[in-house]
Amino acid sequence: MKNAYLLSVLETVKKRNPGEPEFIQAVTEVFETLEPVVEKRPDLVEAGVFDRIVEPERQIIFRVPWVDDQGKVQVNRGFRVQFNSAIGPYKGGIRLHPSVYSGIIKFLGFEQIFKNSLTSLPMGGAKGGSDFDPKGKSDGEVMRFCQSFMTELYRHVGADCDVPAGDIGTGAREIGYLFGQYKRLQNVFTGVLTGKGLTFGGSLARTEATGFGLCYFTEEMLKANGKCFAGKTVVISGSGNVAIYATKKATELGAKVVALSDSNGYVYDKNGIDLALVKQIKEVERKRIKEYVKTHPEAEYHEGCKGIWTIPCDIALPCATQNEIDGESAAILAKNGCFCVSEGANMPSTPEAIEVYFANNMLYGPAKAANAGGVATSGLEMSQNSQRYSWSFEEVDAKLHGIMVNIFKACDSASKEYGMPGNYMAGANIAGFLKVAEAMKAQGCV
Ligand code: NDP
Ligand code: 2IT
Repeated sequence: MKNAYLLSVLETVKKRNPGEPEFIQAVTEVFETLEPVVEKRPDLVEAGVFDRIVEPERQIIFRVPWVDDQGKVQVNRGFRVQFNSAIGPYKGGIRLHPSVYSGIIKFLGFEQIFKNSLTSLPMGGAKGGSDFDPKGKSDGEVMRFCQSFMTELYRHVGADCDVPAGDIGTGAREIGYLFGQYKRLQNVFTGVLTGKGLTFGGSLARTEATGFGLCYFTEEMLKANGKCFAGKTVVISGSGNVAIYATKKATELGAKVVALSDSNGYVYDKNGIDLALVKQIKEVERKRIKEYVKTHPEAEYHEGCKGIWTIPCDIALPCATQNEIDGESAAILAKNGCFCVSEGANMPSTPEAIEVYFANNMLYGPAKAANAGGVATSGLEMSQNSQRYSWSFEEVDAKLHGIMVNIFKACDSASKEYGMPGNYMAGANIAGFLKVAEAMKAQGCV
């Protein structure tokens, strides 16, 4: 990055957010691609949009005490970062994972601003979470944690103010407990969370949305470059919500998904992953992916997550967590003939990995665009809740598909307009930024 103004804003971000490398990484990536915007739009510099957009509007950090099954008091730390409300109420998921601290929540909240803007729906950016680990906890413990978490959070959120949802460690079970406690405390039945159960205001296709949306975006990107999923070998990391439904859609589009993983290791099934079994292991039994080989002895299980990127494939869809593909793994993917990486997870590629993609002319679908289908369908859930109505699976799925096609078009045209054709990362950052920036400028210095 050469622009002196952007460099000075980035310096301030580094000083204000010490010890938060993930947040600095996310801001740096966005700023690097916004250099041509700074040159073309001095009015946005004048309005202080760049200085303002990197500072969250509000950050809430709170104690989450709860009692475990042994009667012992446990204490976790809760976060909600309300990053930007220029184009709509704050919106973004809640991550429950031991690695959560303010740097993780801030990077995710910052990314969410641009992602939500790309969906074309009126949603601002936010993220929340806790260092609570749902793994190995009983349903009762998870419920008591969620109730305690919401007992503080309820005063900061609301259907027209801030609408949380799922993310790592937060699925239908957790959203149900959080919703129940919010309703009890506020005595209102509103769409304060998305990803709700279908019996209490959830949208059909929200469960599938991130994985399906990832494949819709990727298929569009492939098509624009004379390629498609059909007949291709695909490696997908993770085996949670995003990975499972990406596997389902990629398979429906004619690809063969040969690997999935969790934080312990990965399975390689050259015949194609048996998704019904994975759903049973992960969604029903909440067990480890290594269980897979017990009933599929022809498949291989390897300890450690990184090795999954050494499996030869045409298309890689990282759907686990941040920085899971480093420069070394990216180089192995490229050497093995992988021509497309499209991101279901948030910021799964390190800056070095992204350099490798571009150096090898690989198609790169950046997270902000490629995984926006989840939050887009959350936006559709909010619309249905406001209308007190619900749409069929087919209606929601068709809307999701249309949104993902439009997101690809927006990335493609911004990349061309700003002189970086084919760089969908730059296109996503620029297109996502411009809408929010115009709104921030119009609303004055707030
Ligand atoms: P889940 O909790 O359902 O699944 C997460 C998966 O990733 C699990 O297989 C988990 O393995 C693995 N994983 C998590 N942390 C790590 C880690 N540190 N190292 C290796 N593997 C890890 O979460 P989701 O599927 O919802 O989320 C996956 C990614 O997609 C995240 O980056 C999330 O931010 C992003 N995303 C999610 C959306 C959604 O709607 N849910 C929307 C857009 C993006 P294990 O079980 O061993 O922890
Ligand atoms: O990262 C994300 O976009 C999500 N976890 C989904 C957020 C949402 O509000 O549906």
